[in-house]
Amino acid sequence: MQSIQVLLLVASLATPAGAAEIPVSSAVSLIKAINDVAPGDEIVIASGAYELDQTLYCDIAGDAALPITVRAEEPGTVTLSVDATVGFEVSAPYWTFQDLEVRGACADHTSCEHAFHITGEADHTTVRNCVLVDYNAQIKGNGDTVGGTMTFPDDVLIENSEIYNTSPRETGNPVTPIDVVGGQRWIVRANFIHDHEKSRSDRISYAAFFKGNSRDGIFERNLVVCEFLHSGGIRLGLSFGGGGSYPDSICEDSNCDVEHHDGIMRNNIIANCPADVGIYLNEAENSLIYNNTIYNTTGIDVRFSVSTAVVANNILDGEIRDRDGSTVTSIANLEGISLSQWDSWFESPEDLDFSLLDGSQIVDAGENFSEVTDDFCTNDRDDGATDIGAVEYDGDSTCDTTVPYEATEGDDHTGDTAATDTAANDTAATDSGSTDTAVTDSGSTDTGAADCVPEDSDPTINIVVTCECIDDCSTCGCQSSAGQPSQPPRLLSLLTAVAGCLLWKRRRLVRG
Ligand SMILES: [Ca+2]
Ligand SMILES: [Ca+2]
Repeated sequence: MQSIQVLLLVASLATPAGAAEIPVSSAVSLIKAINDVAPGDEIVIASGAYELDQTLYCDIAGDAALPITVRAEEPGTVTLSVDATVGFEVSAPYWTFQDLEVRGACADHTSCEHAFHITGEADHTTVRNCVLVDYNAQIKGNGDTVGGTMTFPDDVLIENSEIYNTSPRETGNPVTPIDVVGGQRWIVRANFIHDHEKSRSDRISYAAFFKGNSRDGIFERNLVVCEFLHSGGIRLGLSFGGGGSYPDSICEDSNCDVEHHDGIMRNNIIANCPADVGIYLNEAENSLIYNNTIYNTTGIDVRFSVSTAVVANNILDGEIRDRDGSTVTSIANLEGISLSQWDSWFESPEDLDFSLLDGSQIVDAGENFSEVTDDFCTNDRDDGATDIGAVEYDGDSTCDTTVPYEATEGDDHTGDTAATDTAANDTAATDSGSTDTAVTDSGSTDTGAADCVPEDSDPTINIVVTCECIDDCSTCGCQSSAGQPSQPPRLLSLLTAVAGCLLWKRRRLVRG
């Protein structure tokens, strides 16, 4: 009797009052569980492969004390194949999604947009230990009108997830695995993002960006490999600003003059983006770009007069460029590193192995900053003098840079298979980015300008679907933002706009 009481006590401590663990083992029961969920509930999906042909609407609010969780019974054993534009439509706060593999399963690439569409009041959404495959923008964040007010999700955390596409996306829609417009304090941490080619229209894609007058975003400890399983297109790495935002109504405070404020990128490894830059700052105010290792890209671009950045302790083979009136403070970077230097300093950069061979230029050669306290592998930078790049070689531990850090910690991070197949990235790595030729700059110059569908056009949000170009193509702005000097000739721009509008209109009609 006494032991039963103890058990009951333990059970009541483990589960908040009113909260329940809801086991599901079919697509139908998963849909029902999400529709009927209560704050504090934990929906636990039994191991297996599930096929869904509809979006899951997560519109019931949790709170800080009673978050709502959707997770696999065992990490790495649940796959959701979704034949719908969006997998999870999250519009209410405090949802956590964990240990799930979500795969786009649409007949054509344009139809599978997002694994997670995080919008409106979806503050404190967390996506953790997930594998998100074959979408145009696996994670999409943006505003929605709630009670008459444009509302953006804040405090979103995306971590320890692998996000990639098995093949180039055959679409003219924007392709960027983490595509965030507006919102504050988003953290994208320790993810493995790779293979995000957009193969139609302008062919420009990013691994991830925050834009749309967003603030206080952090990218840290991510492994970004633009070309890992396949190569081609113009694939950029991480960005504040992306290709810009249009029209103003999609940005926070209905103003896209600044794309991102006060963002930090630190301790990321960005590799094999030979056609363009590893880091791109477009109208990004007060950015801190610290301790990134950027291999086989054309470097770092900071563009337009509103952009101000401190770029410090990075190692890269391209250059750090202040373009179009931007202000860059460059401190203790190693730039223009040649292939032979990479190879003499590190074990095997082309295999993403940045184990140190010769640290004479790297160890203790950086500047100390309060924003950088640890490294790619969470080793504290505690020897008093910061090293350059994403890894601190202070002898406290070894850091395997060939995989995202958490994946080596014994969790069941599914999808790790790709990371262990080093053969897959050999082709891309053999082309050293340091001397890349004609395509240098092309992507970042033309970004966002090529098709009529605005950068943020997203069939899942009404505000952009109602773009005037459906009725009046002359107003369908294709430029990423006003005042960019790289606008195409007016006639060409107009023709492109008309063609894009017709295509888009057709897609809309087809989609119904
Ligand atoms: Ca040191
Ligand atoms: Ca240490």
